[in-house]
Amino acid sequence: MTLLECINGPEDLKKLSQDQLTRLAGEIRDVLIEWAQGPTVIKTSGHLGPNLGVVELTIAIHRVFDSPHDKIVFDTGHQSYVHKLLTGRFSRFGTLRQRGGLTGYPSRAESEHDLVENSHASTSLSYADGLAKAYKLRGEPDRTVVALIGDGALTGGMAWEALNNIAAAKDSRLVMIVNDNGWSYQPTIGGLAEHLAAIRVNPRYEHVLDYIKTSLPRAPLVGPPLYGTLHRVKKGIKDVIQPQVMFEDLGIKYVGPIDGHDERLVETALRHARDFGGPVIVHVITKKGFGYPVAEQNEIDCLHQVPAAGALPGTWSRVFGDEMLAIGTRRPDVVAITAAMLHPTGLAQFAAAYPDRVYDVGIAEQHAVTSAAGLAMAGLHPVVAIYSTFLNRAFDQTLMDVGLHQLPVTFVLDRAGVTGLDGASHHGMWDGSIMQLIPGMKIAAPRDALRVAELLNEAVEVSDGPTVVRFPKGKVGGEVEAIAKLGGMDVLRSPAAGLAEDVLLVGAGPMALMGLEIADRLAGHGIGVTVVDPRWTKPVDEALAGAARRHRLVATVEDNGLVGGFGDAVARLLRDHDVDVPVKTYGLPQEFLPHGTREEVLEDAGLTSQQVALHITEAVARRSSTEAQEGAPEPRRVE
Ligand SMILES: Cc1ncc(C[n+]2csc(CCOP(=O)(O)OP(=O)(O)O)c2C)c(N)n1
Repeated sequence: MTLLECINGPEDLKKLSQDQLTRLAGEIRDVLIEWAQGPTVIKTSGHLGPNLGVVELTIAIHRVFDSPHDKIVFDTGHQSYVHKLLTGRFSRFGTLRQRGGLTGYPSRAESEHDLVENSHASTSLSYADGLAKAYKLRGEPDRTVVALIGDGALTGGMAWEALNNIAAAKDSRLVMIVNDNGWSYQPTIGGLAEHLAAIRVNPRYEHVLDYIKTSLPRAPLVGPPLYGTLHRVKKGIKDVIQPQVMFEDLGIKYVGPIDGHDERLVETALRHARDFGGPVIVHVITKKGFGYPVAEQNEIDCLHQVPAAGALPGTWSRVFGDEMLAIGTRRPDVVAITAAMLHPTGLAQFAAAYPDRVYDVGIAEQHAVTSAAGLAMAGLHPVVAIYSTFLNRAFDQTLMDVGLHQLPVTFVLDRAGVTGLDGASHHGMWDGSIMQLIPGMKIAAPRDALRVAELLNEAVEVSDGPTVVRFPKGKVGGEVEAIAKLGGMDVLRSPAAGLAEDVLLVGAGPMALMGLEIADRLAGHGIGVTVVDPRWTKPVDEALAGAARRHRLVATVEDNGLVGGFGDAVARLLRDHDVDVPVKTYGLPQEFLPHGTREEVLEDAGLTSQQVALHITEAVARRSSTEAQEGAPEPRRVE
């Protein structure tokens, strides 16, 4: 029996000797590597590098703190696999990221040790600030709040807003562990990153570690001399190198840098931080992918994700990346912005060709958008390439900084719609609604690879306001040519000969292709369907009103939340034009949808051609009986 099999919770960890802890760390790494090499990971994907890097750190956290009495907040949460293994979920680890199995992030339903489910970065310090304040006010001073935040997440503005407040809350029992591996997806960039790097690459860093190694273990673990010890350690390091002064200048106690792969050392530092009784930053240096050379040496992202999250051939991201490169050659005014996701968003080729025209701003979507506004004000056309779900964070910047000023910024929203295995916080099911709210915003939804190129080019030609190009995760389907135009829209299919113009089916983006499958199914029931791809889902093309009048039912299909999305915009247009034809809108229920493959989630949401066709058949039948009662004329049949 392995040691890991005997760990049912943090209490079991506390009984182990130092030798056993070293063995346990090895066993955890074996489990992670075995999982990453196994067949399921091809289907489920997952975060390997970040978790290999926090094995000793997570063990130390659970030995020093008393979860769930003490609260542990994982920033982003992608590095919580080791925590899952140590909190009674080892036997279910094989189900990670599968429908009904363990989630890839902390999950309150899974364990009392999990607190924060939101996998959007840079939030941990704010949660921790609130928790610590609440425990103080509630008279529960024996609880410590722990936040584990990466150097990447520390580039996000929220983290700094939180630090500013935490610094003022002098008696908050709050331990902030900065897991500094120098990487986000790619090497972390920016002034802060350089600052932290200065600590790591300082030739005297080894001496610093030696200093900590010799001084900390000698320090008493409890009692009044603690502050003095911390202070001595702090001053000792300060005498050697200076960068951590930044944190101290904020008024926050700083301990570090600590070798994050030396469990004993991390533990000692955490005990001191815990017992200090006020906010403390513990700066831990780790190596992403530690203990697995394939990950450690992976140049793109230290296997942040397996399989690698780069833009693979045939994916929407790659098609976008190829076209960006072409546009870059033609348009020297086009620049690109990414928020720490150069490779996953497909911008790597553009960056290689035009390094001066790409800005990686760190995990800082709000800044990315307002910085884009500045670039546009100065005469450039920025393309902000971002995952749909992460743009939520920058709504105000998109509305007021870009929208209000009618600036030509193009937002390219990858992973729009159901993303699948990353679950509720990653589904890009909000942008299609919140972008509808922005005056002057134009939204394009390409149905296939050709249309990505076509619509991206149209978007960067718009010079009097912002544009969005949204597409989903994964592989692009086959190309479908239009058979006719309807205003600016593409008609993909007319009712088959002999069938009436029963249903006008408008499918946004790739849902237009699903529209063709739905039309085939409905034709089998004698229902004639016109399938239209709107290309631009905002503004809704007015030609829809006339077309709707010729049909008995309008149906919209979109890969977005139903409330306020494209379907609602179509219904509003028809209302405004006094079109008296019923509208059925099909999309995602306005709920936090769980993880599963994209296909599984869409099926659960009723968004398959079979399910939509069934609904439409029933709606047409109801319509027919109403028409019969009202004595309506026979619908026009196509010859
Ligand atoms: C708001 C937001 N933007 C982008 C991401 C995508 N993302 C997930 S992990 C990650 C890198 C995190 O780096 P770091 O915090 O240093 O943790 P590490 O993986 O290095 O342990 C990014 C950019 C996110 N989760 N949230």
